[in-house]
Amino acid sequence: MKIALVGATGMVGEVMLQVLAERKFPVTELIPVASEKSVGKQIEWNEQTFTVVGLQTAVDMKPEIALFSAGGETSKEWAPKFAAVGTTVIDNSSAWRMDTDKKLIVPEINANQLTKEDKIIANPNCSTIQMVMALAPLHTKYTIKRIVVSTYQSITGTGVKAVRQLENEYAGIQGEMAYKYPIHRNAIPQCDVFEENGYTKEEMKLVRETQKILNDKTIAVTATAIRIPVVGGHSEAVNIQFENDFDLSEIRQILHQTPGVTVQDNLDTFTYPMPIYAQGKDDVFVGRIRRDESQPNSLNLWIVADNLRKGAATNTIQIAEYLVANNLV
Ligand code: 11C
Repeated sequence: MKIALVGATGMVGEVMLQVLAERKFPVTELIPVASEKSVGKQIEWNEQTFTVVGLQTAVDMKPEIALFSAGGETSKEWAPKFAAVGTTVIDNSSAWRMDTDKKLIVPEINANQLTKEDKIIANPNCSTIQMVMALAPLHTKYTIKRIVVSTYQSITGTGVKAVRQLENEYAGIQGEMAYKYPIHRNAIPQCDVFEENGYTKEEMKLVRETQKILNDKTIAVTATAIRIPVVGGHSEAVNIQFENDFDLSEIRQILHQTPGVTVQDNLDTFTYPMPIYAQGKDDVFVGRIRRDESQPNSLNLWIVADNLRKGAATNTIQIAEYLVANNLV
């Protein structure tokens, strides 16, 4: 496959390069693409050196697949140009996710919706991916009525500027701020910009994307997204109310059998998911599995995943793997 990687020099782009190599994705030609200021830079991949090219050059090279992680504005403008020359774009930004004729894919859940005609495919937001990975099999079995989620999100979700801000704060250096406030020793109740309803865009992604991926607009979702000074992954406290009652041991069993989900839940050994252990891994980790004793048919979970891997790069590359395996490109 001739693969273009748009945003190759960014944080997610770098993880995509790692994941492509680790999973031995069948790359016959790699086209690293970035903004004008990075054109001409050299990057190393699989013991070879590649030169970063600009977007138009990449379109002219007609790759079979373009993996995009370069922000919504770039996706809006350039994904259709790639699609027009026959490239299948898998886009990691929020640009196309809620478009009614674009599919929002978590391969373990809904890759079977994909067809050859899908030329722009959306990759969901990281905090949504890890939540639906655990919730989809439970929805199938018990039917989710309502989800209340609070997130504890890694600064890597904001990008390299935020990682630098935290490092500068550790070192006591004044530098450029990614956030309006210090992040060291802090918890900032704002991920992304505010919408008119007082919720942040990140919170509303959890609402809208969950309904779209689980293909059920009746699921009520309410979210609070918090940024914390952590680098390994996003954590989520999730309260789920089902239509039907459940057996806790059956919940554990379902999660245990779900591909891509690892249950870490043993109170005797103080085993539960944490970002320091999720970092660098592709699975979604679920623990603190317990009944919500305050209302019927309700469950509490703690869900952690590396937001740069399953939350972004790995999910994108799994979509590409599905397309290749099913002759859809
Ligand atoms: C964060 N979830 O942690 C965001 C980063 O819509 O793909 C990814 C934003 C997106 O801030």
